[in-house]
Amino acid sequence: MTPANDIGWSFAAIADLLASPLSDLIYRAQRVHRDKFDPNSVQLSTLASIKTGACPEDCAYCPQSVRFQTHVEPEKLMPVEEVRAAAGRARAAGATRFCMGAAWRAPSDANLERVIERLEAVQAEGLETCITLGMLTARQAERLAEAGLDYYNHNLDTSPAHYERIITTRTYDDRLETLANVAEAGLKVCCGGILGMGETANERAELIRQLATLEPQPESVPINNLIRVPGTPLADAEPIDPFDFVRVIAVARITMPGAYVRLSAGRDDMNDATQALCFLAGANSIFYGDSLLTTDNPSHRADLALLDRLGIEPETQVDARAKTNEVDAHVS
Ligand code: SAM
Ligand code: DTB
Ligand code: SF4
Repeated sequence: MTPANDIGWSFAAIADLLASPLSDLIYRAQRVHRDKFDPNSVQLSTLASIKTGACPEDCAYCPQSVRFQTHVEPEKLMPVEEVRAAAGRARAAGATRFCMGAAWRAPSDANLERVIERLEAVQAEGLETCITLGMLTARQAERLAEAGLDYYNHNLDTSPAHYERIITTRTYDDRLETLANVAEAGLKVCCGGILGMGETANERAELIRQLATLEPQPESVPINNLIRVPGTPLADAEPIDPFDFVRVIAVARITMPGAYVRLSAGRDDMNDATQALCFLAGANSIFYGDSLLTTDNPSHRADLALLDRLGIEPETQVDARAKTNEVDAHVS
């Protein structure tokens, strides 16, 4: 067994884990998973793009950057009633969380207030809430906490070394600062990354080390498989070996035992067996709904059928609340 050291997970320990035989890794991930979670339950989050495209940033993976010619047609902020209707449909289909994404570098204070109107509409539908709007100041994070937001999503995306090959318009430290502001405000942190962007195994290990040493550790960790969108600089990136993808899920589970590890973007190109391996490796959340922000996701019917074949139940709001109370009791 590879130990964590006294101050948390070292790079060497994580790199060793990542290179260990798949069977050993899945066995260890299963033990950690079963200690904290029901292994036959998966949380369902539905995404909505509330402001689409025309983003000034240059994230090489993203179809919403204004710098790349992609299929994305820019759209202004989605009207409150449309957001409410989408949240209602997500709840009726069985999702417990509704995540709103906006293609901004950072929201203005005026836009943040407009997003809060949409947040209130989702809350009124009785769903947990998550939003992702780009960088936030400390004051903006506090404003979202006052408004009752549950989670803020802001990804580290990759390791610091690889990051510089992917994004030039904001730094890794900018991301860490937003994450600190979010945690300081008392919001739950949703933070993960993207695999299949040409990173090395060591760079994957370093991404996991960065995530696992955030204080506190993120409550939600989305692991995305790059969707290679035509027109983006990464359209022809070499896909990651599916077993290597599963390995990263297992290492995320082992190093962040209390987190929901989400098998995120990229499932539409992933076969059922690989997805099943990801659940065995400790993934316990998915994006659920026929689309992500601007790209396709498996249909909700296909997902319910797959979960049913695996004997996995969608997590209910009641399960989620019980889990949160357990964690709060442990922390206080
Ligand atoms: N603009 C905000 C930001 O960047 O923080 C929020 C929206 S942004 C689209 C949210 C996340 O989606 C990114 O951090 C990235 O991890 C993920 N993402 C974007 N394009 C992707 C792609 N083609 N494949 C996989 N994940 C992607
Ligand atoms: C995350 O880690 N993945 C989601 C969510 N957080 C916002 C976004 C995936 C986007 C995939 C590409 C698209 O649909 O535009
Ligand atoms: Fe803009 Fe976010 Fe896409 Fe980067 S990932 S280009 S910040 S929408």
